[in-house]
Amino acid sequence: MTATVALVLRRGRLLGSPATGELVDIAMDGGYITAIGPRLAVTGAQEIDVQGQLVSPPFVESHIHLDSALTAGQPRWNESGTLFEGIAIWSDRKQSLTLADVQERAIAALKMQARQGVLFVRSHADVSEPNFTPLKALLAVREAVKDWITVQVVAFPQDGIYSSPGNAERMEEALKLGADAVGGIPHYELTREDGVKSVQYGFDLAEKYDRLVDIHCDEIDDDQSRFLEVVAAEAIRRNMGHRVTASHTTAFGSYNNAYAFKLMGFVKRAGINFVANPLINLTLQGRGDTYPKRRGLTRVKELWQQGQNVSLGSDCIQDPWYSLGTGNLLEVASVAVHGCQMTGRDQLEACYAMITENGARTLNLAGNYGLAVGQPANVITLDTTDEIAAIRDRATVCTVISRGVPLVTTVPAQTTWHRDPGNLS
Ligand code: 17E
Ligand code: FE2
Repeated sequence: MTATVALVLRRGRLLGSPATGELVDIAMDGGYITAIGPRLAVTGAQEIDVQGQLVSPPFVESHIHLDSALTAGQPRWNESGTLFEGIAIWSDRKQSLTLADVQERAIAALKMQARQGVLFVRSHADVSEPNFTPLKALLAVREAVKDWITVQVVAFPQDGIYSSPGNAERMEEALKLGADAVGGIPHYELTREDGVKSVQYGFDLAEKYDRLVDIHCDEIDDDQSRFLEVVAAEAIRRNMGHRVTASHTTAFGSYNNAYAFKLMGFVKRAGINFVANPLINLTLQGRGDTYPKRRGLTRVKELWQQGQNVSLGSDCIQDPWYSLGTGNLLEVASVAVHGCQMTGRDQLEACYAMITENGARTLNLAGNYGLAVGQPANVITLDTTDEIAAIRDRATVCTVISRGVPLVTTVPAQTTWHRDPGNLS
């Protein structure tokens, strides 16, 4: 008698297996993966034949701002394309936020991502707003969606912690309300000293409330913006590197090599995570340059080469900083390949890891991620053969299984030739 489980995915090509390798079945029951192997002798209450599609763990969105998602053009468009005009526009749009407004847009954005294979998301919530509307809304969303997508919320002080009175206390209040991580924006504090203090304060709060740290760090072309060293130093002293993320760090691309090489050693000692957001920073940065014009990205390839955990984020879906974006992480990986010149075969594969397993490390999902027996049954299938082809084709994510249950299915576009392609001339 063969065992019966809730769901069996039949004939998938396991990520990382050779093109000639055998297809595998994945059995899932009670929300967990119970078996993986060729022609499993189990019966599923539901069975899905994926006919040789690539089977992958889900994508991980390691950096997004769900509170501002889908507000592009409100109340006006960002014409300069700079970070600072984006902050000013958002500051105006913030005046009319309601809980329902934020929640509806956040859930719409999460659905855009989920149907494209994303099942884990870290979102920043702007806490530089008097009523905590973004934070309260995103905490409610985190709860409302938890059966199909995992959301982490970072308390993010968009306008700076020491730029106006009460903001520091608001950071602590945000953690009491339930934020998963402490944020920061040291390069936008009024002075260098305030920036340093803001990072140290963030770490103090993270220790006090046992939370993660994810700081918007040095998102500017200024080669004198040097807060990454402060983040690394605090992580080293407090021995909490794996719980710490430096997001953006675009100034790292502008530092002189003497300083950058020294800093590389410090971040290695610290063991911190990095998140690059290539779509956004390729467009926001370099706006003050003529030519040569900087790319405005952090040193993704070099960080990866020294074994640092680097993941990639969308940052924006149609908001004051970036009017495009659909939350497609294969597009993000593709743009990283170009912007960071990650074109070698192992580098291309690394870019796929940056939207999957590396993102899981950034989010500290330890033990709750990956295609292995005993792991939660979160699985996606793509109409492609391997991770490089997935990035090249921006492959369609066809099946998304969340917590052992099918969540959403997409049929790839179909093309029909009406004349013989050989005779089209
Ligand atoms: N806020 C910020 O400081 N930087 C960004 N890239 C976005 C919001 C999207
Ligand atoms: Fe960001």
